[in-house]
Amino acid sequence: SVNGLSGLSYLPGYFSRAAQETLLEQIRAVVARAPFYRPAMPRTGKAFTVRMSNCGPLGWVSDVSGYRYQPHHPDSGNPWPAMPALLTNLWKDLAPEAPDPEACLINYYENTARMGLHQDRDEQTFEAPVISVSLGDTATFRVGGLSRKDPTKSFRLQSGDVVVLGGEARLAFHGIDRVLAGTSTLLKNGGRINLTLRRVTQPM
Ligand code: MD3
Ligand code: FE
Repeated sequence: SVNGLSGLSYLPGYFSRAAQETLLEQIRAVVARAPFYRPAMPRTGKAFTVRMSNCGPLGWVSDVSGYRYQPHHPDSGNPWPAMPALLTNLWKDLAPEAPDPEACLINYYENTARMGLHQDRDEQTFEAPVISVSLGDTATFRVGGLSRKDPTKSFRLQSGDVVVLGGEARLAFHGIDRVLAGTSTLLKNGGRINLTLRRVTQPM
């Protein structure tokens, strides 16, 4: 457990290099149809340093009016591309009891990008886990507790690593402190991609 929270499982090296390359090809095909955009913070409109896209029936977006899930790309208005089978298979493997995933948020970090400490609470249900896949350069990420003031622990997420955030860990504060340039050869131009698979709506 991390900070006494159950439900965080860290699966280093879940994807082989060959599987990472296959997954990356599938993500490239998604991003060709749903290009990375730069989200903005609610109220202030300040730009994120992370660029984002999505696949699956719903995608997470942020702009000056708030955070939400929606079925279309914020710039083009096109529906998000389907989720690649490798990702739906990953969900079935690691969350066999959970209803099908509805959103895969694709975060792209250039080497100076960061993600501040936050909770993932824009979903209508927290019963299903969030499943994270890291590709490319290693990142230092931080996980705390259910209060922003709780102590945090740092971990390194490497290319091919998977993290399952279920149970109490589902609502833990977390963030990405930095990306360590030159730590992976997977992405030609460096940087890091993180995929997070989520259930958004309450199943019937
Ligand atoms: C979820 N992404 O997209 S994923 C996000 O690496 C996000 O891009 C980060 O936070 C990234 O919302 C982290 C891994 C992660 C770690 C701890 C969590 C996801 C978590 C704790 C609770 C819920
Ligand atoms: Fe998050």
